[in-house]
Amino acid sequence: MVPDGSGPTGMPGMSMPSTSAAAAAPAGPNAVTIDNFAFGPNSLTVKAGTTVTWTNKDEEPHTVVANDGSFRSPTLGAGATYTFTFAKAGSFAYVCSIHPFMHATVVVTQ
Ligand SMILES: [Cu+2]
Repeated sequence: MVPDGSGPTGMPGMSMPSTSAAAAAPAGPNAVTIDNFAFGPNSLTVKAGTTVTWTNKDEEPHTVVANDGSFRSPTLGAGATYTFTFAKAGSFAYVCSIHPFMHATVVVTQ
């Protein structure tokens, strides 16, 4: 647990070898944007095991709360993101608990 910076196992301390991917990916197939009091896309289909990222592009706070309780984000301020990994197949309807008229669905396939 002591990061002495001279680890013999692979990771060279300070440098990040892969600068691609992950960080600032634009809205992709596994992403939902919250914009103008709406989730987009309204219905997102992903495979089981996929991590979905929600990004709040509004200046209002929003949440992402599954109707069946399987996931629940904290309040997302402007620009905040929330991720959830869908392990099981199914159809997951969710709402913004602050604005219940905002609702959408993630469909998870095997
Ligand atoms: Cu909201």
